[in-house]
Amino acid sequence: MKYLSVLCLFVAGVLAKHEIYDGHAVYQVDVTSMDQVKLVHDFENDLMLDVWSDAVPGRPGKVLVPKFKRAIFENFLKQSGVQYKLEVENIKEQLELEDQLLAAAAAKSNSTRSRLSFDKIHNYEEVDAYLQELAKEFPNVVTVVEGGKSFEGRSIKYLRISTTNFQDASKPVVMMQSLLHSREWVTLPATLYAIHKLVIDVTESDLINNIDWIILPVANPDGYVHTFDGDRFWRKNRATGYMIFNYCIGVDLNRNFDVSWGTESSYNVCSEIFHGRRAFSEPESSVIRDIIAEHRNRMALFLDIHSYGSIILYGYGSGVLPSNALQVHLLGVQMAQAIDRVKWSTNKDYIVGNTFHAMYAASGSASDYAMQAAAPFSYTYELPAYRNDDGLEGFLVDPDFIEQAGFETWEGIKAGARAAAAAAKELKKVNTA
Ligand code: 0X9
Ligand code: ZN
Repeated sequence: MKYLSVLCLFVAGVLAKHEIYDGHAVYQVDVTSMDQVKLVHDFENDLMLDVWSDAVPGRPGKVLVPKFKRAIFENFLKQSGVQYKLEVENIKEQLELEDQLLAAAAAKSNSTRSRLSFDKIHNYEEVDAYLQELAKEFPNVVTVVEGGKSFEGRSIKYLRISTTNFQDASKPVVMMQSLLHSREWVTLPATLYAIHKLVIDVTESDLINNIDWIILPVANPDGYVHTFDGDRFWRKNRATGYMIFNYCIGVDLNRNFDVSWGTESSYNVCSEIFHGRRAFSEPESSVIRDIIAEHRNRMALFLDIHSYGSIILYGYGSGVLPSNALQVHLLGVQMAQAIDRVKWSTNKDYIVGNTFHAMYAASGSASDYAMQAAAPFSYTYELPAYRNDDGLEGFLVDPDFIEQAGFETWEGIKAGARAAAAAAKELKKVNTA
């Protein structure tokens, strides 16, 4: 009897878990012009909706709309002549489905502390322990570094992977990170897969012999923990003190970097794109800034892995192009093609473009900052987070896709790393010994 009530409580707990999203709908929005892009973007912002992916002509956007905002949202779209479709009536059902699928996958998983598998999404503690295990097991190539602590005091760890302990000044550095936006779970297998192929299952030794790597798998630990504990769609960090009674909390870390800070983001703490008190007001973005500064002279490529949409974006988010825009675009296309060659046919081809021109204006992003401060090649990847239109929506992860997400993204990363390393030598960014 006792066990039965414990079980009931557990089931009730699991079911109550996604209560905050009960009745939230997901809409697909189809725009046909750049005017409509801006119109929809601005309205979604004003209504403080949670935009999952922005609509651009030819690529429908998706947006999460609470029950009480549905009528006003639909009216606006109708009046503006924007086509839309109700995709999911109640996202809570899909959240429960994701839980079930991931729990079933975890039950069969062969993951261990020192070998994280690609059949489930690992939580913060698992990744944190794994990074330390690797450094212990492979001391000649792996160093674990604590870059600092998150707002809530969690350790922000990253790996340095190098055959020469970062001492060889002629080697270019490639840096990548995932989970700056905590709900973008599918991005974690991309960095874990890269670590796996650089340390454990090395089949292409040029990548490790010629390049030094910095990999930061959980760039936003507090947000990530919160997506397991209470709010699966949490995007920002968990900074408090911005509003009376902390009615709204959290800074969008991808608007908190010192590049056109505050120009294309929100002053409103309640917004998903709130930029914080000032550039680098947040410990998480400051840690990334410091890593970039430390390796500024040798950084050839910076990759910030996000989801979703199958897009590779480059700066600047203001629409201003870097002076090497042509090469940046070309290298972006090479990465996209490398992924497309092995992607699942049910997913779309990648597109490549400047953030502003291909998507929307955005200031203060990590990849723009890296480009301005250090890396001649810097990109935001938006991975595909779904298998096909019948699968789970948006940020929800189908466990069947986890290994493929890691594998296909690694193809893009490799292509980018090799091309950026070659360009760095040519640019004499690093010494050609
Ligand atoms: O809006 C963002 O922060 C990124 N998209 S996401 O859906 N993952 O939130 C795109 C940022 C790209 N911005 C620049 N590189 N400027
Ligand atoms: Zn993101």
